Amino acid sequence: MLTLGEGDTPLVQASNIAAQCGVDELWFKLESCNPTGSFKDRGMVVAVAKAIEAGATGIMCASTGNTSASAAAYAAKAGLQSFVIVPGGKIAGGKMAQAIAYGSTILEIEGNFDDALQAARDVTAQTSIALVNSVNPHRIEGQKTAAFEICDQLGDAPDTLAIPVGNAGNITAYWKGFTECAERGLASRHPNMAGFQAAGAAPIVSGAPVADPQTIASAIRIGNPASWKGATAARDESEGLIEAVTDAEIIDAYKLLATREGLFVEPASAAAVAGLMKLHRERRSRGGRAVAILTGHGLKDPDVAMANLTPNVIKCGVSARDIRAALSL
Ligand code: AN7
Repeated sequence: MLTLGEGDTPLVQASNIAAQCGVDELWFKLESCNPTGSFKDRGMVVAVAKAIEAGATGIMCASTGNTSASAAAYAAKAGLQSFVIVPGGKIAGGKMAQAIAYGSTILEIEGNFDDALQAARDVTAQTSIALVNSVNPHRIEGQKTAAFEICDQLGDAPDTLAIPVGNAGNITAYWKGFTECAERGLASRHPNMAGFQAAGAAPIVSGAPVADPQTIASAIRIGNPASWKGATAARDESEGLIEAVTDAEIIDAYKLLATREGLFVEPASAAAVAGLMKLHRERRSRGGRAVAILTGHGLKDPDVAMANLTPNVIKCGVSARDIRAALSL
């Protein structure tokens, strides 16, 4: 038995931005409320438990940051060594701090996530170290529980499920979860799966791997997703879509979520909301009830926040008189 208290995350209804997203009802699944601040914990707890069962001597993953934070935390809890392979200089500061804090061994490579994943696959194939990327099916089994919770929380599946897509494990897992809910009578229907990639890292949209993916949303800076087929199956079977949003659209949604909904998420998570807003602008929204998966916390990436937000800071004296004068109160 292994747990850090993952899952059972809140589903919170939008107060202010549903209309801008072109839907009648908008709900946010707050996956940042997981123990390491992202959705990765749901699958990681299962993958690490199964690695222990299998007698692994340690765990390894490639990561854009959140998988490594999660792997490092569960390895620490379980008393296992963890090794994380990350693209040098491309990991958000908060995520790097987590891997360091949990005591992981960090391998910084000169290359991108896709190179790191290939290296992790090779090393784990040759050793008794378990690979805990989402190519490990236990990760998908854990992650699909979020779909169960949404059906439970809403009483049925939503009309649309908006989700960011990077390595494509999460959209694959949600689709599996929603399919199982429908099969077992826990939902009367499937949602349309609406996946969103960053425009500079949108291989599934363009239909070909991207050799040098680029985006401000470093979590989804992935050019050759491992679960590509799972993502296109989710899209096609649900009559959904996978489209691209630009970095500017991502930052607009990032600001809107924080200032209008009180939800500070990381840029990758804002891509789901940016996607809904884009569909609405282009008059392609399906309306109804949508759930956006807010995959990770805004505190993970303070550098992006400070570089893109305009602080409303007033330097002033310390007395009540100074403060009232500064605020004209
Ligand atoms: C906040 O941590 O790939 O499509 O190595 O951190 O399942 O990959 C992170 C991905 C969305 C995309 N939102 O999910 C990693 C990593 C956030 C993320 C995604 C990620 P997938």
